[in-house]
Amino acid sequence: MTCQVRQGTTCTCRPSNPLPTNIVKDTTSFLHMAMWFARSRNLVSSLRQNLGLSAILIKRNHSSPRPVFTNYELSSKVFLDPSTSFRHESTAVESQPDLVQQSDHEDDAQELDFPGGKVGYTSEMKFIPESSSRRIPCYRVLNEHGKIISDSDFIPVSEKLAVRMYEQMATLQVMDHIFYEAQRQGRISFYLTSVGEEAINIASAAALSPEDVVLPQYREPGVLLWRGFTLEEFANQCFGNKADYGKGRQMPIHYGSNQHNYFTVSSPIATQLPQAAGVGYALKMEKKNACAVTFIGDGGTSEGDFHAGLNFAAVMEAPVVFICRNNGWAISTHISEQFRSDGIVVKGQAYGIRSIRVDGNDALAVYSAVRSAREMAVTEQRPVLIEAMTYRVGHHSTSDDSTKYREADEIQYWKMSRNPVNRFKKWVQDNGWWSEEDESKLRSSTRKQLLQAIQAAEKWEKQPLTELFNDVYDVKTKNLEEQEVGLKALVEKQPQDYPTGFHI
Ligand SMILES: Cc1ncc(C[n+]2csc(CCOP(=O)(O)OP(=O)(O)O)c2C)c(N)n1
Ligand SMILES: [Mg+2]
Repeated sequence: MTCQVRQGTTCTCRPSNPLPTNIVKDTTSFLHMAMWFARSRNLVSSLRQNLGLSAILIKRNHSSPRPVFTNYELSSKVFLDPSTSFRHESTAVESQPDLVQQSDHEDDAQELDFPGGKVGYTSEMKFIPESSSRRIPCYRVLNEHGKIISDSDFIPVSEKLAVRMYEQMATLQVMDHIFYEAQRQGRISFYLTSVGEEAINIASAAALSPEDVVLPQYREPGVLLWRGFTLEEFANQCFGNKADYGKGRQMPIHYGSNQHNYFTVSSPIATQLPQAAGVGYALKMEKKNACAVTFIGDGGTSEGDFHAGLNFAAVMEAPVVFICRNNGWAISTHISEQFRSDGIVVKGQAYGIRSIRVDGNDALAVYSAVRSAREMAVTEQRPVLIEAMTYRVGHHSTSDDSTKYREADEIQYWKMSRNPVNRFKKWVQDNGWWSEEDESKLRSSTRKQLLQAIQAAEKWEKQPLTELFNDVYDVKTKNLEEQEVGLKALVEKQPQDYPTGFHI
């Protein structure tokens, strides 16, 4: 797997962003992130004002019998100093239909008056079943042939937006193909594709505001692409050259960009979730019209940080959109070995978080769900969870061979029959917005641009060795200084062990 620089409970995997590098997990992580993020953006100054977020009506294009989202008015006031242990006032929570069946024998007259709310008594000894009889359904809009399913509940997408979404999905495919090949040629040390998950990448990015702060796992470069990170910037990071914002200290694919509100990828799984709760809370304190958006894989939900992140966000009513890419596999671990729940969507509800399961290979469904989720997160100041059902068509990374642990037929089925890019393309083409000529022009110009970017990135010199020791602390510590001197001496003594052009 990717970078594993983990020392005890301390992760040091964010050096390429000017973000705190020592993020202690769980509680400390949440609080540090909230306070640091708030300070870093001069958020605290406006604390004593009203939240004042106006109600947002989620647009519906037909009269749905299921009025899921309605107007909300935020009446909350922010009145507490964040440096105290108090937190921001709650916002109204819409009552949700209870999925757990109530017993007919329940004695409504008697209730346990418990802190946090009354609980009805029952004389029937009945365990809650481990799962409901019917799995939570998966929301979709486009069928396998790229046709809109009649009566679908979705947010319309204009021609301009649809074409841009398709172009970016195709660009991501070309980028993955070329960087993967570059790794195979030994030009970069590592790569990880998003093949099969292009719709989640691009459609979720399209549904967000650029002000929303993204904390990725690692299989979401399309969000950064959508936000304007150039192919040259991707190449510079993968080659770890002098133009790389991380100064070449991270493994390839650990992209990050302050400019694009995109935290640097952190490979220790799930560390981004409690941090996202902290970022969301900071945005709440600042009364920003924005939320935190964090991505996680199915495997990541087995980490403690997943649960800490969800719980913090729920209890603190932080505007965070959690997007879980359930792609069936965590390297070689199948989801049946990962959890026994009905996927991830039910875990959101268990933490008191509004949640939805979405077809992650349907760009229109992903777009609608993410846009609705971020509007709810921002206007109602609450977290929302999305479980996007998809499939990792590629190997986990260039360090993996997935044919060793899964059937080729299974990969082929998802690659061909459930391909998210082909499905969206059919819809865009049926609308008369895209032609085969557009397709070949786009793919060949993207390929050319990427090859040029790679050639240029390869020629750039690397950062001097001394950069390895900078930025770890404000002031270099004595033991780091000693290590630097020792490493320089070693390189001078055994230059044959280091690449040519390597400078200290
Ligand atoms: C804390 C931690 N444990 C283990 C790993 C090794 N590891 C890297 S990726 C991965 C699987 C993650 O799977 P998933 O979250 O489903 O994401 P996917 O790769 O499928 O997109 C594991 C176990 C790690 N990076 N960090
Ligand atoms: Mg996975």
